[in-house]
Amino acid sequence: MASLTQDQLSYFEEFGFLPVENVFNPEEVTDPVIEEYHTVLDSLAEELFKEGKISSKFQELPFGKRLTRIMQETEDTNAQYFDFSLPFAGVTKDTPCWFGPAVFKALVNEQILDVVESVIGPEIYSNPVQHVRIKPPEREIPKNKNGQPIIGATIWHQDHGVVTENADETNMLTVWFPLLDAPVEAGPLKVAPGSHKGELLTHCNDYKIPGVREIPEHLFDADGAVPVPMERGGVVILHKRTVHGSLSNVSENIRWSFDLRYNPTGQPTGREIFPGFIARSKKDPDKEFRNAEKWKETWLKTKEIMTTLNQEGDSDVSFGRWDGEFPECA
Ligand SMILES: O=C(O)CCC(=O)C(=O)O
Ligand SMILES: [Fe+2]
Repeated sequence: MASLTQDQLSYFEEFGFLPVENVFNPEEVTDPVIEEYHTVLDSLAEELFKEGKISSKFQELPFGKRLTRIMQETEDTNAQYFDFSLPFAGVTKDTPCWFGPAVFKALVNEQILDVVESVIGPEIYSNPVQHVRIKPPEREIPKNKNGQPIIGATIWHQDHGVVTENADETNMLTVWFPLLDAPVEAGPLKVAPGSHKGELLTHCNDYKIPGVREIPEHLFDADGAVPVPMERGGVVILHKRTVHGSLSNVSENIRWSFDLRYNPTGQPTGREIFPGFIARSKKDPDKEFRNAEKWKETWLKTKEIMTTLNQEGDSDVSFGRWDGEFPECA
């Protein structure tokens, strides 16, 4: 059991986040994910090369350098290609995504679930708010029309703010972990300790940067924020109201992480149209879902449904709550 100690739980309650080292064996959990993503990058390179969008498949380059080169030539992160989630709008049958078996295995890793159980109890639902993030060194990343790197530091937000209102009472826990060591210079998470004791804060659209939604720094103690570096095999857990973001990657290597979420089974996920599953049940172990192939199918089915929703500016399903004007954002 990788259960948390009383001291760790007290730290989490006090500060709203907790770094936990050596939770799982990265050779067994995340290295297979890295392997799997090599094949994803191979097919991305193949596809882009066929379409004439890149000058070479860059097979000779290691993963990080190869992806960076592809980002540079396409001026696109191609992030959706790797993600185990879907866009909120404009999904087509050609929208790429990755729901591989090694990713699924990480979602149901027993050591990670032990940590989660320590906080939310033994009836655990895998919430579909989940992403992979691969961020090259920032100085190598192309900029968008606003002069911002096309993928860079994550702005200030609370994860509570990314789910719909029906999940306001849900006890959602965020589990973040790096696939490669994430020292401070690689741009790990940064958190505002204790900010979870406040309310859900206003997230402002286009506050500093057009197209970006963030919590203004005057609404919380931004000066008190701390970086949370983590080595592979460790996880960082976050309370859903902890204000956090990430630092820029000023290292030589890519910064590669998963962020997953779990909540007690039966509580709304705040993203109901996307599929979740029972990751652990002490009450009814037969209900624990362990079929990687079926997991992929549930997402592909969802993708099919999404091709009929939220198209061409329509908003059939809501994914957020921050449309409108707020005085805090002025
Ligand atoms: O990894 C990042 O840059 C941001 C992750 C995040 O916001 C989260 O895990 O909730
Ligand atoms: Fe977040």
